[in-house]
Amino acid sequence: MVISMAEKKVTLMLEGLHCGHCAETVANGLKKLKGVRSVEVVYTTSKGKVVYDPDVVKVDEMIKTVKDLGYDVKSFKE
Ligand SMILES: [Cu+2]
Repeated sequence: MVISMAEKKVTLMLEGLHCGHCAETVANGLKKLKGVRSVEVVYTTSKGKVVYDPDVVKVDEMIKTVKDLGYDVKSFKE
């Protein structure tokens, strides 16, 4: 069994969050992605901090997930 130890962090600048529930929806959606280790979405700053395994999941997939949930990603910072 191979366990990947790679780990990266990205901060997503989110758009369309209206309340804490929106933040939770986005966080839960991102947590379902394979390779995502932890997610912290803060409604007041519209920032989503994600710790992930870059060998398993790409930022593009996170952005797609956010968009599928009805929100948007303005930009991101690695
Ligand atoms: Cu909301």
